[in-house]
Amino acid sequence: MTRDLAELTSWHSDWKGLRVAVLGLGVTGFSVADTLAELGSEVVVAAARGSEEHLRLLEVIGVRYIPAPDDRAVPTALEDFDPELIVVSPGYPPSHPLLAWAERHGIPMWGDIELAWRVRDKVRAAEWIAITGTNGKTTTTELTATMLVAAGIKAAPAGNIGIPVLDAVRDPEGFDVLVVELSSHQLHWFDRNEGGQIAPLASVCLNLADDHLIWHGSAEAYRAAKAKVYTRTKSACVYNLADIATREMVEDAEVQEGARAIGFGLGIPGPSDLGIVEGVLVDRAFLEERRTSALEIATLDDLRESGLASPHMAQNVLAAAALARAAGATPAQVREGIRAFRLSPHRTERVHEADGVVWIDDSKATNAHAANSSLSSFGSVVWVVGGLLKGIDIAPLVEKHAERLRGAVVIGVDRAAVVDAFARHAPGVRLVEVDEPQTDSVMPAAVRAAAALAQDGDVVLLAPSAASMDQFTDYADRGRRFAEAARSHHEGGDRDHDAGADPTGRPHA
Ligand code: UMA
Repeated sequence: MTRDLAELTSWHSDWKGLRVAVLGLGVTGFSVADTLAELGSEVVVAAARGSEEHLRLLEVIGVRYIPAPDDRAVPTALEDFDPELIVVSPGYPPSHPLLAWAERHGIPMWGDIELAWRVRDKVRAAEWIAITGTNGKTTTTELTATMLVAAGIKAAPAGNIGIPVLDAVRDPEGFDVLVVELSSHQLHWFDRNEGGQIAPLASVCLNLADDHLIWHGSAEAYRAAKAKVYTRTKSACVYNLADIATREMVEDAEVQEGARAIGFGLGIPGPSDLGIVEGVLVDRAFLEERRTSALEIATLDDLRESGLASPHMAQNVLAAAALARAAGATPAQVREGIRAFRLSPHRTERVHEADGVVWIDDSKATNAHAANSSLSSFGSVVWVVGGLLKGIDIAPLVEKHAERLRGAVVIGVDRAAVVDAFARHAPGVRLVEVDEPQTDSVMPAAVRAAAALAQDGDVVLLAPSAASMDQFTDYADRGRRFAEAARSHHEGGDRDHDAGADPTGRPHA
């Protein structure tokens, strides 16, 4: 008997015996398998790999694991299982052979977020605030949650930030509001099925620039995925006044009756916007007399104290303030949230200073848009750049910032493309290529090269504009190793190498 999946819209629906194949055994795949096992479904997990811990936990919850290497035929065990539904982890690209197989056989596919929406009433159904954008998602998600908590609202961040939404949904006490960070991968799966119709209270796409082009196949597909964040929004569609693409997304979105468009920007706000007037962040959206007045939210001094004063951070604060206001926080509570907030590590984090040179870890800058914001914040920079470029053309970034670059240190597997961009657009900038094959040696070599290039008053900026998985576990690992190498270099261990060009790198100019 085939089930009507459109009817499965509640934790209390009948999920028993439903044959579900979960693709992926990272944090998402495990949370999906665990949820469905609890609901009584018949579950298998198919994945190319899984940590020992996750494999052990699958045994504990009684879920079968089917090894499914990415480059081989669909495993017979999966075909024999004959799933009625597939729930896909966000890391699987749409072109993956397992997804093509599911498509061919007409097997419905959901993302984990759709499942989480359907079962969100396990304890009590929280309102959702949906946050996406090329950059600033995680900070804005954390900021919004902090503001809501300051307002006495039981709120939690979840999603791409690292906490599967299904884990938040199954919290024993439940939440009033979930602040859900959504990647384009997660949004890709939205709105493909009846019944899983996610309807956030408020939503935002913070900005749009090219990223994840290989995964999505094109810039248009990436944009289309991001635009879905606004669909069925109930109260406030928040957009970036400086990014026309986000306003167009709101204009084209199918939202609910009564939902308003709220702009945010660094200038003086119009009615229905949040902005800045003479050093004060103000709200001209969430008050009756918005034609004639504005509410003070916080000052730029408040932002400075919380490390949020750079232009792109101020934009994140304004977006978060709009979302928190939409969910009921007062201006005073929003300000309290800003004051309580501290930036997470690896986001323009000052990690070291020596010989008049400041070392900044912005390992979180994994794409050109983020690296651009980062580079724009500093005067004279030695730029540590490179990694997995994910199909992004780095040349415009090199061209735009050539003037401010004292030098550049190129790391990662896609070095050739970066070196080529410098040769074409910034031939005068001194360049050192780090071709260390060992993870342990990459950052020490990069730091030696950067220290040799930097002069008094410069910033050495790790803003790679690339993903980290070619040489590091993740962006946090990359940032930590950079900071450690910078500190130990100046503690003496590495100083012998300082004279002249770096011995482990290839100087270019
Ligand atoms: N797998 C395969 N083959 C593939 C892809 C995945 O076998 O081609 C399997 C493997 O078992 C692997 C597992 O899937 O172990 C990994 O699944 P996943 O890549 O979906 O990662 P998760 O651990 O489930 O984490 C995901 C997000 N990861 C990605 O989107 C790549 C996490 O975002 C997110 O925090 C988490 O869900 C909870 O929602 C990370 C990320 O890098 C931080 N996101 C990208 C970004 O922000 O740019 C999109």
